[in-house]
Amino acid sequence: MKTVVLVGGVGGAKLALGLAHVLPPDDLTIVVNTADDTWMYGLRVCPDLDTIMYTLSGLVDPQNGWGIAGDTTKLLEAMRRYGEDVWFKLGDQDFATHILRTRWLNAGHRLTSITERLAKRLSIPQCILPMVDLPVATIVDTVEHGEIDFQTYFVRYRWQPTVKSLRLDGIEKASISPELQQAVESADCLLVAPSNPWLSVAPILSIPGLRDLMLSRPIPRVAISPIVGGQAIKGPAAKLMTELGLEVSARSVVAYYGDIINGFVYDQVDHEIEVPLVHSTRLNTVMLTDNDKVQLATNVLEWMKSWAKTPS
Ligand code: FO1
Repeated sequence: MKTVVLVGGVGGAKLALGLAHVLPPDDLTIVVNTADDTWMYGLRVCPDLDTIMYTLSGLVDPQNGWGIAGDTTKLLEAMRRYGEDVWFKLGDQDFATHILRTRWLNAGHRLTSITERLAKRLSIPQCILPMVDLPVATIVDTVEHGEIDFQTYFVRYRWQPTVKSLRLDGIEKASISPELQQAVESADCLLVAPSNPWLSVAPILSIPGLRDLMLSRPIPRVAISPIVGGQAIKGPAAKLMTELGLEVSARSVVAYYGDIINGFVYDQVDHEIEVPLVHSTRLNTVMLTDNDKVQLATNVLEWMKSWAKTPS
């Protein structure tokens, strides 16, 4: 089953790993949010792309879910000695990724081909696609600090500022890459990982033309809820929903995705929800172990196959 999955960082990487275990490599395309990307210490850092790459290559730090296991921070310590304010933690091995990416960007290569090259060199057989080639940046308008960039909100201020609104700088110039177009056109199903709908998935769905392209495909288009029992598995989703005036529930997530999805997976701890016009199922969506990741991927794929002929 040719599967395209839209992901953000850590939560998305868990599902991507589960899918990578059960699907042939050629059947999995992972489309990654790049609106968290930033310039840090003169280098282009793409946190969600790197989280996916490090997870699929087995390099990832299992504690954080991002960065490289056992990495040191000698370079940052040297920066600190020069008086730099090093609030964004980059490991010494992680720097290699950002140095090569920046060098290749400066040489005029597209982020899509750079990502392909990096993934190949880490022996990742699946296709990892940045959502776009051009820079798009999530800008968070906060009560306390006004407009700040995503990593300042997320890492520097530990997502504590109160969010008034979000906007995507550069989105109007963004376009669907030929690789993304081809992946969506040839997919047998489209999955939305249990990543933050507003911070991680919205940027992908905001690429001009992508919603229409997805809607044109008469195949299962399924989202997995990141809200379990009225709480976010990880990160600011629940806090953000409250600040945006939404009920913190799986139901709000379905409502947010609207007609982009025709199938919805929510957690077994939640009460049965009525989802008009949408196929829905309750599964264990909390991925604590590798077995949970494989089990969720297997169950979602099996469930989609059961109604793929009548996707509505
Ligand atoms: N998250 C943190 O909470 N603190 C950090 O210092 C930090 C550094 C970092 C460096 C590279 C990278 O790929 C990810 C990093 N992250 C860090 C995680 C990242 O900010 C978030 O996971 C995503 O942007 C949200 O999806």
